[in-house]
Amino acid sequence: MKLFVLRRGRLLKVSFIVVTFILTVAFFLPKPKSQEEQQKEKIVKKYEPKQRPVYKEGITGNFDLPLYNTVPEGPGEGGKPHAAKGEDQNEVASVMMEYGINMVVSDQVALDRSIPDVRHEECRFWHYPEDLPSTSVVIVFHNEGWSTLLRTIHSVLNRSPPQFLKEITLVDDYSNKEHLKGELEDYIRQFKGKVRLLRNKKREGLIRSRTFGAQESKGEVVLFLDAHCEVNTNWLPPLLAPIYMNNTVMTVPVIDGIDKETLEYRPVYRGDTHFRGIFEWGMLYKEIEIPEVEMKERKYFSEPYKSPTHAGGLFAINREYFLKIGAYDPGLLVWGGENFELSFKIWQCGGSIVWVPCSRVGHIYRGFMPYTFGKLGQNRKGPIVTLNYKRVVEVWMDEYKEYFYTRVPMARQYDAGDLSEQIALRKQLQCKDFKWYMKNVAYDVLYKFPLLPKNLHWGEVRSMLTSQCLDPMSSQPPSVVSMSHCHSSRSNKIFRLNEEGQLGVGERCIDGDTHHIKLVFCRLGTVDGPWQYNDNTKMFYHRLHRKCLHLTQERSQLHLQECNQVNNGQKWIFRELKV
Ligand SMILES: *[C@@H]1O[C@H](CO)[C@@H](O)[C@H](O)[C@H]1NC(C)=O
Ligand SMILES: [Mn+2]
Repeated sequence: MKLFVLRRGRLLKVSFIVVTFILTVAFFLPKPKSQEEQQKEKIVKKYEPKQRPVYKEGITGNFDLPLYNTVPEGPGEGGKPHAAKGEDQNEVASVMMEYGINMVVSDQVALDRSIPDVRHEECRFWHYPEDLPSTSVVIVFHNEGWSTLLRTIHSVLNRSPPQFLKEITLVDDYSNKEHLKGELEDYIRQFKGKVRLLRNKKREGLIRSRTFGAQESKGEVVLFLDAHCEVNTNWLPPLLAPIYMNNTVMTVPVIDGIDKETLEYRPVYRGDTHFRGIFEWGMLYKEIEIPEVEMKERKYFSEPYKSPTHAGGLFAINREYFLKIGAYDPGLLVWGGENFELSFKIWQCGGSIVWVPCSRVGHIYRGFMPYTFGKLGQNRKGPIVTLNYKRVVEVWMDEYKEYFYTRVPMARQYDAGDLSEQIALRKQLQCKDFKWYMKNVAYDVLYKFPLLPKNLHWGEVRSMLTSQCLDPMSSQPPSVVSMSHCHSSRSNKIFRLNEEGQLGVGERCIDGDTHHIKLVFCRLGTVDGPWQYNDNTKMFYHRLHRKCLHLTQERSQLHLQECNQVNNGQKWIFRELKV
């Protein structure tokens, strides 16, 4: 533009100078490199020692901000609980049903609200490399509320160094809510391409949608978040540094809680201990304090530490590596078990998982899943989550899969689908066996969840007096066991009596006295359980109390009583179930 203001003669002269300049620069520019040279350079770069994060006591980290003590005024600021003004209780009840989150409250809290910096004090003094990998944050959603989704996006944009945030990739898993259509597209336009929106053409479920998001992303690292999170102060560099050092590492932030009713932000974990992810034999996800040896391997309390598994929702991983190990098994349906699949695969096939205490992300725990699975997986035998577990167990756990079948006997009959591709992948990646994993990585599982003794009997337990079945009534102790209709399709009435005399139901055990029969925490060590079952007399004998399981007809009440062979209230039939 400016050139046209100049007179003609000057214009020519200027053009001449510009052309000469360009030619000169072009002459001195390095010639384009041959492919071979490029390849060599890449290899050299790969093996160059990477700069590690450095701890400098008292010196604020390079990506950290100076402390500020003022919290802005406003609803929910500082992560404080908010009570909606003029709240209509009917409306609240209705949004809780629809979203599992109080959206009336959420809509009144700023999308850019402040939250407390809950990190350990050391975290402010870590200095990270300046050339960390670029990152695509992948967020899958299905019928998510407007303000919770947008607050997730805002928090990522506000609290990530822009040079490392390549993009936020949103994957809409076939939502049908109006606000997630044109309105969302209009809204993200302000972010000028930094927030991209992909949409599934049919319902795919969380697992497949995530793989799709990773395939479509452009960053060197993919970082998965739930659609109702708020990332905390300086959350990103600590997650990227371990991957930068070694691109087979998966990193997991520490998750804080955001209350689903008040949006209060509060840590779930106490400050002076670290927890890591494990599992029990029914494949329920569990956490346990990190073993002393892992603690001692590190110089600083705030350093990352190894974990056998992860909860599933939130983690970062090198994108190429994630795709190389097959991303998620595409045969897994919707949700559940994918965290174990990825954990076992990463560890057994040469990678590792670390939890990163200095990276904190708040997550709204909903009381239930406010949507159905739709038509997904309806043509397979068995409940979806258990089918997923069966795939994972069959592909990765070798002889240890027997403990899963002991814990979930019905699963033997389920159809997990074709596993040949997953088994071929395991072979191709030359992965180690599960025994290696148990010995070297998940060695603390057995302290908490010993190998299960074999079942002598399993199934529903029917009374010969009333033809009703034992029902634990709840999955959490202390709960009094009662009676209800048999033939429930739900698995919560399937009991197991093992060789050690433990009577189990789900992950819990049954004990009793002369007043009640109760659900209790299974005792560790598993020696000398209290129960014996006699297949001839059909009676349950409690070895410690020396009494029998007894049902009183009139009050339908259970307790232990003197054994009496002619009393039908003491006769029980164990019946295995078929799908
Ligand atoms: C990366 O981590 C894996 C698993 O812990 C290890 O076997 C490998 O040697 C590491 N690679 C480098 C370059 O440090
Ligand atoms: Mn969630």
